[in-house]
Amino acid sequence: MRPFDLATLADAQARIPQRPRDAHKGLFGHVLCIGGGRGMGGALALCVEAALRAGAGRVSAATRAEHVAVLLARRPECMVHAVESPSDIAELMASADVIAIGPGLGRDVWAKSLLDAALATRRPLVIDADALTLIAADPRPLPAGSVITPHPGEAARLLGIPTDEVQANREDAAQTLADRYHCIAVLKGHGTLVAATGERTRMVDGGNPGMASAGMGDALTGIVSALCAQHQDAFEAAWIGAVLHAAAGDAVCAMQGEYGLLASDLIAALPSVFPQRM
Ligand code: NPW
Ligand code: AMP
Ligand code: MG
Repeated sequence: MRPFDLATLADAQARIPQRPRDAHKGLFGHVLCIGGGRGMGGALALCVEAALRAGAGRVSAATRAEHVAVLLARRPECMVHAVESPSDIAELMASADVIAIGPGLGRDVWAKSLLDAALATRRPLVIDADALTLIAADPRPLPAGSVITPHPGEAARLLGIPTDEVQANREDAAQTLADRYHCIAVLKGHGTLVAATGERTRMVDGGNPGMASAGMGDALTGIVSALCAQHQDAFEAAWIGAVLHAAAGDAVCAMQGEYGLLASDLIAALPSVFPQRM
């Protein structure tokens, strides 16, 4: 068994700086969230909302035209762009500090073209969901400072092994993902692991089975992206984000129990798990 360090909520909170009195939104980064293919606009909405609740200075979204009105109605704080082809958002992609790609993206030609364009920007990416499945089918170098957030099924595709092999040795799987894809790997599930080449793996101390529900991973993508936009160190941003996600899930569970825990509930609880300073 490989060594790892447990990462607690207190560890994460200690690494989150107080906002300066004269802070402005430009200090906290611009996250661009790309996703929301046919029938899956909700995944992108959750990612966007989580990025906003995790303190990103600005959040933009690029999605299919059919999702634009609903996204704007749900979160007017987000700048929402309809995208038919990647050229529609070329400038936006080049100017974002971090690009989150994958939640509800789908795996069709539209999805592939957006993933190719995001990879070509060489901006740091947070890659999840269908974008991971597309990369597993056609592996390519990831931009420096990128984070991948696979669940065990996605990790199995990326490693070309069965899911139960991933689960039988999660620490090795997380490290192999990080080394093979030259990125920070967040292997989700009970005892989420965060690995990077040359770093001691962190295991998230927190989370509960109520979080085994649709959209939880899409929220994590938004949180990690917002923290990457605010922190210099992507490894630290990834483990802090994973800890805050679990802690927000635990905070909701403590109030209402494990059943019926929604990703939207977790996102609403996020501000309460950030350090509270006067
Ligand atoms: P099984 O079923 O147990 O045999 P997919 P997805 C496995 C979007 N969403 N431990 C599982 O295995 C996402 O963002 C949209 C072990 C199955 O084979 C994506 O874009 C929502 N195995 C898209 O849907 C809300 C595990 O992986 C496979 C595992 C597809 O994403 C929902 C499933 O993986 C959703 O987020 C675990 N912990 N977890 C919306 N509201 O718009 C999964 N597996 O085929 O990549 O499907 O994760 O649902
Ligand atoms: P996804 O499968 O992409 O929606 O991601 C699910 C999210 O919920 C990940 O962040 C998981 O770590 C978390 N999660 C799911 N089930 C559990 C569990 N039993 N214990 C702790 N966290 C979980
Ligand atoms: Mg997911």
